[in-house]
Amino acid sequence: MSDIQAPSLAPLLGQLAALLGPRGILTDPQDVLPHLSDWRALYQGRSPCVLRPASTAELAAVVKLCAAAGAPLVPQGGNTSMVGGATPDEGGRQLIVSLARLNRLRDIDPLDMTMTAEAGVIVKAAQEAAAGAGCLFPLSFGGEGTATIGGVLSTNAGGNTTVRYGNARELMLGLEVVLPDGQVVHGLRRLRKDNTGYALRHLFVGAEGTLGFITAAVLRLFPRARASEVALCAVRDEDAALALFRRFRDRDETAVRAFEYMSGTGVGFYARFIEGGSVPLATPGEHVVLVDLASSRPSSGENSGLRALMEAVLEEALEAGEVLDAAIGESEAQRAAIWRIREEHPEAQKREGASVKNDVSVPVSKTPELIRRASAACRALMPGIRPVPFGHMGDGNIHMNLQQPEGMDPAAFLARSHDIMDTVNEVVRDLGGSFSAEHGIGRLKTDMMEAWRGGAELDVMRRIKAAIDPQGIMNPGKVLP
Ligand code: 2HG
Ligand code: ZN
Repeated sequence: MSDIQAPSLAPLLGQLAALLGPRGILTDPQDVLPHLSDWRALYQGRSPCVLRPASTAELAAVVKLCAAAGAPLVPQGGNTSMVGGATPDEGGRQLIVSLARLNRLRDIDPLDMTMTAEAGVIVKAAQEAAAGAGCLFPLSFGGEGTATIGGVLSTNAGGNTTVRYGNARELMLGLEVVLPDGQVVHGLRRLRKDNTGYALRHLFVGAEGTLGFITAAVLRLFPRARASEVALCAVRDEDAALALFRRFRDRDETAVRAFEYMSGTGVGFYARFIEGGSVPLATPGEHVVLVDLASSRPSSGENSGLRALMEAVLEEALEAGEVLDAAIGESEAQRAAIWRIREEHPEAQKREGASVKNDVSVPVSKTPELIRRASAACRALMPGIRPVPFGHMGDGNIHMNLQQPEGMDPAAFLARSHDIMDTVNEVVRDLGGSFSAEHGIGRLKTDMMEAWRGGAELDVMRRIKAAIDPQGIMNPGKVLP
């Protein structure tokens, strides 16, 4: 590790240590290590330190010092990126900046229905704080116990409730940002209407830390759910899954909180690998759907009519032959157990061996075709490959994941990752979709940007990057090729 602390970095590290104090900088390789790789273990970077500023002012001072020295910075929240977005490169000269100590909830207002949270607040803590104030912060996904507000905004995270509440971007009203020259944008306005020139706040959402550091945000809150119903359904095929979504939406669009598709293969992995993982369907079959309905109307008797809605739609769909079998959760515990089947999909897939992820989207109407065509194309590419499509069908966002053939060497399978991704993406492109729906670009997908966003779009992105970060010190090697 001796070459990591290249001589030219030593004076800067000394200045940073003096500025931040002992709690504000980690340099012991053992302490730095967990920050060097990503959740999927795709990358193993190097860095001399993790900087841990405790306030926006401290971070601004850090950025000024680093900008003067031309030192590249890698923002890190909960480090749950699926595309290596928060991992330093192997050069050993990129400094990691953890936002973990900026973890105050500055304000929560149940009348304005807003919460002002710093970047390091864990998503689950934000949900709990909102609930404590009688409100709902709706962003929800598997990594919510680790991911942070800064991270979900920087990546414009989606998750399980996008169909009802939108992506992280739609939940954001205002931002505080430290720019790459150390200036601070004080934009923590909690306004529903604010047409005052370019909506700068939206530039930083989804920029994956390439334009500056989001340090705090004003987030939208919603009325809390007072009633909910969750069902797990075995459906005839992909078209039947989509038809079921339509039935619910046509009856009461506001009731659908999540509509998730799973393959029988993925549900099988869950039952096999996840401790206590039982599936409340006699024969889950090839295609499974999770429907989550919620209402902020108080329950009266049964509940706010949600149970009646759930039963009526499922009955119709059973009669139409779309739904083959269904189980409705009868208690909070049963509802959570159904959700667990969906939530544990990434973990179950990991345990089964190597897999290639394709976080893609198409128009909602095309999701059945996407699943069928991409599965067939991958099977033609590699006999024995196991498609494990799952995810947010109601948003047109399917995780079109592929599991290695049984018995194949995982490394040999992963060596074909690009062929597999290209095969899926060819179908996605044909259906008018996107090669990255919610996980972003990070480091993994920069080489796809030219083909998908080349021309005017990439040109404008590059000019924005050059204007805001002319030295290119913010999260280099991410997003832009
Ligand atoms: C989810 O929906 C995440 O659980 C992860 O977006 C998807 O593991 C994946 O491919
Ligand atoms: Zn997802």
